[in-house]
Amino acid sequence: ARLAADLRQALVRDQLFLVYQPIVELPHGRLTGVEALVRWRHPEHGLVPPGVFVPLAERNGHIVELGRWVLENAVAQAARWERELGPAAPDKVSVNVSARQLGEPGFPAETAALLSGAGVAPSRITVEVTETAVLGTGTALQAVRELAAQGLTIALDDFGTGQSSLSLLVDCPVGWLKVDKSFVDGVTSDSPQAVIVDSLIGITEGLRMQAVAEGVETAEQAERLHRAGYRFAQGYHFAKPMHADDVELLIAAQE
Ligand code: G
Ligand code: G
Ligand code: MN
Ligand code: NA
Repeated sequence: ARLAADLRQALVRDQLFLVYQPIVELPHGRLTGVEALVRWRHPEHGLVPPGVFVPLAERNGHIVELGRWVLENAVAQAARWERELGPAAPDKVSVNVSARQLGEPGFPAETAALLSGAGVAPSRITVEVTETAVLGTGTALQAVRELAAQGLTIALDDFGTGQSSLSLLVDCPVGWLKVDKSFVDGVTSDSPQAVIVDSLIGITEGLRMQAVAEGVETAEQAERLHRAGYRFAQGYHFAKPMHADDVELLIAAQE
């Protein structure tokens, strides 16, 4: 309960920051985009993991304000990269959007205003949503459609682990399928997970979506995914979430 109350302070006292995890192209691992991930440096408890405070914020309603902070800061960073790096800037910056945020009336319009104010093209921002969030309310599905119509990319995050429904891929303008780590973990063995990872490529190609393999931790997995037809991946094997400055160093090193 203390932590929940402290979250309000975190927002006004500058205790939150963003890190960015590279999304890379296979097989070489060149950075193509980044996913923004929020971190909270608590004055007494140190770093509190988002796996703890994001669900907390979902429950007490602070998630809407927290989500707005994340989106504003990620968009500002995208604008800075574009200005400073030009064509070397990450193609896309992905932002996680929670169910509550997505269902908030006015979210698509607010996002459009934020992007135009920052001078960032909608095509440079990806909104990561979970299946469960989109299926939650009609408002959420409508919001996703509006964001896609504005030109943002929609990514289905943790794909395959939520209230999965393939009809979501029919009803919802999905650009990226982010194949959950739990499937990627099994890709180098003779497992049901490996069969699913392989089959999803056919679906994404047929529906003109991109598949992104999440949580890639070994060279063996990366190679196996590439052979299965995956062009994009994310995971500790390539890069951990890092500060914006380190993203710039990484880009400079691969130029
Ligand atoms: O970064 P990490 O693996 O610790 O994230 C743990 C969980 O927190 C993941 O499910 C991730 O999607 C979620 N998360 C991280 N940053 C954000 C954010 O900015 N907004 C929302 N809604 N969830 C986030
Ligand atoms: O739910 P979502 O996919 O947004 O969560 C992303 C989180 O997964 C990030 O916070 C990041 O810390 C974590 N992550 C990214 N790559 C790896 C990986 O290779 N291994 C593990 N264990 N976690 C990862
Ligand atoms: Mn994500
Ligand atoms: Na994910």
